Amino acid sequence: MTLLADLAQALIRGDRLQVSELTCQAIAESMSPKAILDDGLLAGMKVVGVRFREREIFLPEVLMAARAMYAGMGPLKPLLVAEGVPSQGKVVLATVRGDLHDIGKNLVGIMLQGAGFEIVDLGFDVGPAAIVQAAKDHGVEVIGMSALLTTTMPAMREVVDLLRAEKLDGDVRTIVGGAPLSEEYARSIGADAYAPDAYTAVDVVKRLAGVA
Ligand code: B1M
Repeated sequence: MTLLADLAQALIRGDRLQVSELTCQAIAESMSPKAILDDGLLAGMKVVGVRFREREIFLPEVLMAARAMYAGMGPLKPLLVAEGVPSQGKVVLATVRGDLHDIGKNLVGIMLQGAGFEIVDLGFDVGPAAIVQAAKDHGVEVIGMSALLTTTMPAMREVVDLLRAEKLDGDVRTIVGGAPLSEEYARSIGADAYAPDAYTAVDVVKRLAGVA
């Protein structure tokens, strides 16, 4: 098996130590961070998602896989976040109310930091009022929201509506993402943009912030 396939398998087993070791080995072998992320860590997480849906594995195994994912993201982060890039603007990031899934949101944050954005990360399970308040407090250009559950997606609309009610929608733009979302859904709730993955999110945020 190749190193990245081994890495994916270690993540599926939830073996934190091995995920960390194999990620470091892949870095030492000069593999690209994107390949390590896509073909190793994310490939493993995709299998975990399918097995969970098919009830072949259960929540504790998913949680172990999530922890293993973070063990791999640790050594990758410095490679994805460039030092000394002049600030491109500020972005508030949050996983919305009721939702604990933060891996995708954190990946988006790492990529945006790498592109020179300052990130105000509010974490997960964050209510609409707190998101809008943070945007005002920090004077950000963009709010980025993540949701992984169909039941939590509607909280994004509440943020868009709040911004409108406070007449901030011209100054603060919104981008939404997460596995169950789509371009159509983003449009239907009045969000300014949608991105299917963390790489695309960087280009979209640059456009929203007017630095593309
Ligand atoms: Co749960 N979970 N989970 N889970 N979990 C899903 C989402 C699910 C699809 C699994 C399944 O059934 N196959 C399913 C949702 C079904 C639905 O709503 N339709 C599900 C469920 C049901 C649940 C619980 C309800 C289970 C239960 O309790 N019975 C529960 C809910 C808890 C809650 O949030 N209130 C739950 C809990 C958990 C854990 C806590 C154990 C853990 C999360 C740990 C953590 O995040 N710290 C977990 C995990 C790990 C998953 C899966 C397996 C993997 C998610 C993930 O991290 N993927 C997931 C299955 C799946 O998604 N296929 C599943 C990797 C991550 C990098 O991808 O977040 O999609 P993703 O991010 C991508 C893009 O979407 C995009 O960029 C990222 C990278 O390119 N993106 C953005 C994300 N945010 C963006 C924002 C942007 C732009 C792009 O702009 C701002």
